[in-house]
Amino acid sequence: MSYENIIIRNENNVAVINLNRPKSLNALNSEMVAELDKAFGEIAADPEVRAVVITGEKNFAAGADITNMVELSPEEARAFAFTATFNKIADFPKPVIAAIEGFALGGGMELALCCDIRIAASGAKMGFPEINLGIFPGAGGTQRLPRLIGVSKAKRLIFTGAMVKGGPALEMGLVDTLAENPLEEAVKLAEELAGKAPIALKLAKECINSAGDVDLQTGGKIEAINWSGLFATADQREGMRAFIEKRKPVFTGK
Ligand code: DAK
Repeated sequence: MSYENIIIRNENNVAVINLNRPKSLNALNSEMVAELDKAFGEIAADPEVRAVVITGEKNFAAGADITNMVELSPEEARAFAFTATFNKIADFPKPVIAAIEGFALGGGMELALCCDIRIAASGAKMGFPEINLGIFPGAGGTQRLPRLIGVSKAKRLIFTGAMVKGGPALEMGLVDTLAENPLEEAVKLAEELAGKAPIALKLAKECINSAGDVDLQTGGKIEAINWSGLFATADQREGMRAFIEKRKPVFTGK
């Protein structure tokens, strides 16, 4: 399908999604989020795509579109349609990498938090300025941020609304890597991941995502079920046989 607020390019088994509302610094409006939702649905069903990069030219996203929110009633705010899409991205069965340049603020940074890995430019400006609008992050930020960087650092960022650049963001664990060209770096990594065994990646992600939510014993059980299940896949046989036969494995996702 064609999109108006995002641009998608598929190459080498990687889908690159460009947020594309440059005039408003890629502020996320409901149309853009609906398109993201559709795009992730299509990518999930496309076996050719094995990894995803989300980015925005010049800016990642300066938050949810404030003009969409200013007059919401509490009921309408409750129904604000980001959470399901963001959860879909966080639980997406293929790796998702955020390539961040410029502003990644509020809902924009919450979107980046849903990605598996964040690669940022040193000049990127990231934060949660919602407090300055009389609200706080409501698209998973109060839950994902402390899990990622720790409770007190998360409180400081959310309470102050301060923006941090790449260096401090890396130091506090808000991003994983700095790169001169985050998109190039993200695509390189995505292409590498696209060559790995897709089912093993998917199940590893499921296990790791559950680690923040369940106790160690339960997590161990989830791991054991997922790990042993891999021995029903052709890719497990292929990976191990390739090692023994001293050749490169070719994973088919079966
Ligand atoms: N919404 C709408 N328009 C925005 C925008 C935003 N978030 N950010 C920027 N723009 C627009 C500006 O209004 C301006 O438009 P024009 O005046 O040219 O028409 C244009 O983009 C360029 O921005 P500036 O002229 O302001 O550019 P500057 O370089 O001077 O400043 C800035 C850049 C990023 C510092 C500034 O634009 C700014 O402070 N923007 C707002 C950042 C912000 O507060 N973000 C958080 C928004 S609240 C939920 C789901 C989602 C959310 C919450 C709950 N649920 C599911 C429950 C999310 C909430 C948020 O993200």
